[in-house]
Amino acid sequence: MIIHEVETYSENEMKALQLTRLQETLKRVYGNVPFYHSKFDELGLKPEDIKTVEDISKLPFTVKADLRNSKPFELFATSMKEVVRIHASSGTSGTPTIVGYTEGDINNWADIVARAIAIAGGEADGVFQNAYGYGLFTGGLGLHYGGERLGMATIPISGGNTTRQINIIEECKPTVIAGTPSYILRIAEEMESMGKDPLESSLKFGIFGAEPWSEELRKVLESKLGIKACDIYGLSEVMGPGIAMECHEAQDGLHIAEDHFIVEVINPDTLQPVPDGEEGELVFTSLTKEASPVIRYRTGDIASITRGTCSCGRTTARMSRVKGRIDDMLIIRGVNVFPSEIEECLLRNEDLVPHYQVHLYHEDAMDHVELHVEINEQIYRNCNDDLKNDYIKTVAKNVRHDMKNYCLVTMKVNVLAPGSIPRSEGKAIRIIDHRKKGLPV
Ligand code: DLL
Repeated sequence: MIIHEVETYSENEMKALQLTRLQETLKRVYGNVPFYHSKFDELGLKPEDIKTVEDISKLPFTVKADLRNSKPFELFATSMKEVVRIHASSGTSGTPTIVGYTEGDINNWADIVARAIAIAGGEADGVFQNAYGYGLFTGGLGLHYGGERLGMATIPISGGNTTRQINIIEECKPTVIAGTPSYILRIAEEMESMGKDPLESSLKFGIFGAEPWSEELRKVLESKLGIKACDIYGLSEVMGPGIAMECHEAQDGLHIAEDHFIVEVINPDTLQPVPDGEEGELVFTSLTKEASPVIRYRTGDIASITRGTCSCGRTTARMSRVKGRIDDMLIIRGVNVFPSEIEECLLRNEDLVPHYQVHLYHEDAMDHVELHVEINEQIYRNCNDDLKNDYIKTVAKNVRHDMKNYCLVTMKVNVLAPGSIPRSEGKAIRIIDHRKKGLPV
């Protein structure tokens, strides 16, 4: 359901709105944030020099290190009196990036997420189970306020306590569920192991994101739960979930809330823009954020952008599924591989379940990959005991062969017993890098 006319704006209408908001944002950051003031001064730029949306390319980039290296609240563009909420993202280095929200920001965010839930199929008379973690992570509260704003009966169950999730699904009959795809898969599997048929649940739509996932995992989740599963994207530095949302009608790219964010795609090496349709690093500029606006924020996420009217009727630019983060890209003996490509290949194999881990080692001056995959319990159980070992060996051989063909990398493959790979309640941990810790192989 299209709930805001801005979703169908013409290119000119959208650009006019973006320009006004961009100019306001630039004045605010230049006037209130010393970091941006000096960055603009270094380039001899004043906010008035930005006269078209395209002029954005004159502005400096912002990177995660800029946010991490600043003191908490130093990059806020408003006084603390106006800040009503703090969220933080804690990355691999452990240094949290702190972001603030004014009442206006919280209000806009709720509107944006309400729109996103509607894009995914949610409606005011439905029940919405929110299995994203509540807390400093933006997933829980971000989806929560969006659900309420849309008018849905929103269940703040948060992540974890899988049996309770299943009981609530049975009791409250939600039509929409949100969570990381890896956690929703766990809920579906738990239903099966309790002897319940997930296809009989009330669920119709899923809002899944916060971690890379593949088309193959979409198929698994849709067929297990009998739902339409749609991808939601966002990051705390720019706002949180809702920056882009895939529509349930076309499932063909995520509609970007362009009235609140300008998107660019750049080549991460040359920092030059890449043409529409070509993959590169996503860069966002916030247009309405008051407390923590960001200018040309380099997300580290790899995707492409397409423009043109979608079959759902929306005209906003669409981003492709995120292939992965630049820093998650594995370079194995010169070949670039994203974990999402490994997932795509693995999930085509019916002998396996959609859980895996990639272990990285360094030995003999070379990087090595060891893939941990998990055997499909039903097939394994039905296999004659005498043949189980041979069966495992054959599966490992097939996976090695598929990886070599699809990802062009030779990997050691460990086929593990059902339930061996740890399940997550939030973002799944897929890559375990033993190289950094210098652990022996
Ligand atoms: O993950 C916000 C979010 C919450 C998005 C709920 C969607 C749903 P952060 O914790 O700051 O914020 O992590 C942001 O997660 O830069 C991406 O690398 C990754 N990410 C987020 N959504 C997707 C997605 C939230 N749909 C980082 N596909 C981003 C792939 C995603 N990666």
